[in-house]
Parts: sequence; C-alpha cells; structure tokens
Amino acid sequence: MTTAVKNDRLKKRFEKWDVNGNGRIEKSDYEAEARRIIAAFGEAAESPQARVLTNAFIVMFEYLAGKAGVGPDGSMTLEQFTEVVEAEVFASGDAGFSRVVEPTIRAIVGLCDTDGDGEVSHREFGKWLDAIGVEPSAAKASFEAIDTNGNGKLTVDELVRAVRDYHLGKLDVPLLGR
Ligand SMILES: [Ca+2]
Ligand SMILES: [Ca+2]
Ligand SMILES: [Ca+2]
Repeated sequence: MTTAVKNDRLKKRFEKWDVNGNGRIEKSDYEAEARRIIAAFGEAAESPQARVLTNAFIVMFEYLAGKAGVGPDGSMTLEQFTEVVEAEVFASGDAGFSRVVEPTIRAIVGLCDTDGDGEVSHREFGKWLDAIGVEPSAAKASFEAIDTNGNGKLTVDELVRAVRDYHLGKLDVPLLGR
C-alpha cells in the first residue's frame, strides 16, 4: 500500500515537473517550476528570495541528474527519475530527504515568512496553501498535522518531514502541490 502510494505520488510529481510535457525531466522543467512557485507567491522574479528558490531547484536537479548518470544538463525519464529518487531520497532516510529537499523547503519558507522569524505562522501557511492551490478549509488541520511539537509555528524541519511523510503516503498534505 505504502509503496503504491509512494510510486503514484512520484509519478504525479514527475508529470507536474515535466512542465514542457516531453516525457523527460530536465533542468528547464525545474526552472519553470521555480518560476511558477515564485509567481504564485506574488514574488518579484528577481528578488533575493526568488533567486534562492530558483537556485535550490537547480541544485536539486543537478544533484539527482548527476546521481542518475545523465549529467547536469541531461534529462531523466520517469524510470530514471523514480529510481534515483528512490535511491537518493527514500532509501537514505531522513538524511537523504534533508539533503535533497531541505534547501527547496527552506527557500519556500523564505517566500512566505513575511515576519522574518524563519518559521511559518498560521497566516503565512495560508499564503503557502494558496500559492499551491490547496483549499483554505484544509489549512487548519494541515497545519496541526505538520506542527508536530504543537507550538503554533512550522519550522523547516517540520516541513521537510511533512513532505517526506506525504511521499511515503503517511500524510495527506501536498506541500509542493498535487
Ligand atoms: Ca520535460
Ligand atoms: Ca514567520
Ligand atoms: Ca512547531
């Protein structure tokens, strides 16, 4: 069950990130996804926070493409993408997930952290869900599910764990979009 959910979510992730729809994931797809998120947050394309996010997506792509053996300017098929994410992200546990996903999550926190405390409040989280097109009615329950220490703020670590749990089929909050 968990494996099926995981594969299904990875396939959806692949399809979503294959922005130009050519059946392969390449750097331009990641750059396009970064631009989409930046625009959805209403952020200026050249702001420092926007550049941090774009960089995080490029670094994530280059890391996975390197491990997949296609090189930083290569492209990955669904099979290569699934294999490399399985090996580098899921099989290496929290460390793998943090290494690959954390810079991107941190960059998104940078886009919605309007009070600049490095964490995500209820209000800031609303902005996040709005940007990825999740129903505002789901915000409170999602926030509470992610806020594992219950202090009313979401840290980068709590958010990274939530993305991991979503892809493991243990949590139903699609922080990077469905
Ligand atoms: Ca593509
Ligand atoms: Ca904040
Ligand atoms: Ca917390």
